Amino acid sequence: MNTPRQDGFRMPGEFEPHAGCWMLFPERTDVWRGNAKPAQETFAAVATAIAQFEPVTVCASQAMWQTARDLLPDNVRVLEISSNDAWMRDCGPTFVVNDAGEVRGVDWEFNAWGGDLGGLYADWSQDNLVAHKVLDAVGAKRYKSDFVCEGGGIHVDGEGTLISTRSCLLNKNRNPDLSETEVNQLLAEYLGVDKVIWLDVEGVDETDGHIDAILAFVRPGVVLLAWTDQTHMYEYQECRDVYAQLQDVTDAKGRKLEIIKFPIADLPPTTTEEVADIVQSDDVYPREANEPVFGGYINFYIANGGIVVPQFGVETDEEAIDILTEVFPDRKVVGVPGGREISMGGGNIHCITQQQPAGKGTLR
Ligand code: KQY
Repeated sequence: MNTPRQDGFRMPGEFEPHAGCWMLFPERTDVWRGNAKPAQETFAAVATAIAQFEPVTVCASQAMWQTARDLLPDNVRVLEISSNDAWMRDCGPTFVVNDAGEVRGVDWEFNAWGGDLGGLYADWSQDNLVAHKVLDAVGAKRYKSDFVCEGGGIHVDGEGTLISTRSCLLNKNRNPDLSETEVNQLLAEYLGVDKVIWLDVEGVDETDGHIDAILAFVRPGVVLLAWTDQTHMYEYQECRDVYAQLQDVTDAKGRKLEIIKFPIADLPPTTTEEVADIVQSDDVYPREANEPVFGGYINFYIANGGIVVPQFGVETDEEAIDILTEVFPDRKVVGVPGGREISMGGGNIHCITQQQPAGKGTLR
């Protein structure tokens, strides 16, 4: 079977036109507090915000379909697709397009961010079927890859450049038998990229350093970089290290990257009350008190004509919206409250969404 590149396909930038957005519906009571209700309400608010810009499909299990349907507005489609948790960015397909406007999808191997070496839950079998089910629902041709990859671990500019972190994709818990050169080749073949910019970060978070918690492309040649000047914050040193590395790189077109500093909310760690009713289970990464909560505005979603960004109820909320309004002048910036709720599950709006690029076909 050919690879997407051999067939003339490439992964477009998130800022290119979309056919729609895919999400999952949270239900795990050993990940999400309050019987997953607050998370369900926040996911519904995210879906509602995105739906003002483009069609949204939320996938829910058989047990949750009615709950999701009742919570979501009529303009959001609810499909019955099971999953082990709710991170469509990571277990969903990565869509690719060709010059004729055909849309296809890559179905990566998914191992819950580390498989037997630090994976976040013991059974990821349903997550690993999500990409296939979504591609079937869309009617898009599927490229299956054995490469372990997550959508949150890659950002592309649509013009040949991909940015990722060594701590994630090159981690022994993802692809132990592949060298960096082999991974470069796989990314080139499956996503049509010409250059991979590898960043070195500590990667001590539960995703081993996903790039979508660090930076985001505004357009080719320009990135927003999550940044803080607060010395007590965990990200203080890391954002400086990344900034230094980005000074030295050029993209696939030979451009130096313009870097725009973008705030990180300074949030208190999880409290005893917040985690009190999370069901304890040996099968899942424990959600405990006193754990850091990432204030990741950088984990925003780019929609057709819109930007959907988490809000944390702190003073940097406004600064994040102002910067996004300035750098995306043709898009309406919408803040969604409840960012802390998603962050406590380990990600944010970018992590729970996956864009389907516009093509000549439509959603089935
Ligand atoms: O960064 C992301 N794309 C998702 C993070 C998922 C964490 C699972 N608990």
